[in-house]
Amino acid sequence: MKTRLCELLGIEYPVIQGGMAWVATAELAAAVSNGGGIGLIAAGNAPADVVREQIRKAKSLTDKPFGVNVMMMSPFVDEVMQVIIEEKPAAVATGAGNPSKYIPALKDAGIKVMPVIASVAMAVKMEKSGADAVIAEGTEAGGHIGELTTMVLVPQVADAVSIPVVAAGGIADKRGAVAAFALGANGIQVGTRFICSTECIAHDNYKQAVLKAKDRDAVVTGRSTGAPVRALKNKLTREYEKLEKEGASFEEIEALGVGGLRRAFEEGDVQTGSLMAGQSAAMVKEIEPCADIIRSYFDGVEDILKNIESQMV
Ligand code: TUI
Repeated sequence: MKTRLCELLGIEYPVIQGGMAWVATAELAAAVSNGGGIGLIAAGNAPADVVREQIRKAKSLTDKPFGVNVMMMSPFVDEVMQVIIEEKPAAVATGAGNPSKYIPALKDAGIKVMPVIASVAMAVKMEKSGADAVIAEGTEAGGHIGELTTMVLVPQVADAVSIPVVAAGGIADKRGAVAAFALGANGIQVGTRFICSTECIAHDNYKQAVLKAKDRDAVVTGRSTGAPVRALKNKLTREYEKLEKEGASFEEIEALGVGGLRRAFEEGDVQTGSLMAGQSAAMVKEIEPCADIIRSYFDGVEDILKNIESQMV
């Protein structure tokens, strides 16, 4: 299945791997790119030299286009952007903020820019700032999230901009992919399902927690501080809920999360670690190679169309 997104990025399947801090390493990004999608190294809060090392590692693991996801709230965002301009990965996706001021320099370096947005206004702003595509992420997604669902955000963004639109949030299988294209998307972003890939180097406890998750297990904390984050329910999310109910200070609530991602990812601490994941965690059934995951979204889309036909009376 070739779309405008495939042409823009020089990829075989219109799938972008979500930028997941600590989880989306060079290993995962290269495996997704080798599987025909585009993998992204998540810069998260990492210092610029670590990002450079990761980009060089990905270059050694794949000849295919790959990218970097830059978290705009990172204290190192300026230095990380500079490293990216020097190392020239094929694409940059951004999250949790407005990347406008960096877009001209990235484009001058020949890098495609794809901001993640959670509103129509931000999508329009990004197109005006020169973005090559936008990733419209619904609240079903994991990590830092917006308010709107994928179902209502994607068609409105598709109507509002002319650049390719990538649908994100809750797309865990072929049915979700077909739905995204029906809504006007030119591609899909997949995050949670890639946590459960053979090549993802996250701790096995993290992967098992995703596999075990049920429909209502990916909960949102941090609404009261204005930075809502979706993660799998555990001791940490219950502590958050308690502090938020008690009206604890912003600093107290934020302090709880410090080091949470590292505890989950490296130590496999599924109780006090932050198990960021989307609602689609409940739909992830097994650990598979990235190439198989990618193919499962696109192989035999005709089945779905037949299924739709068969429901007509
Ligand atoms: O960025 C994400 N997801 C993330 S970032 C992250 S790291 C983190 N860790 C702890 C607390 C907070 C963050 C974990 N997950 N998704 C993409 C996304 N971007 N969702 C929403 C947005 C967004 C929000 C505001 C994009 C632009 C924006 O613009 C605001 C402005 O400046 O107008």
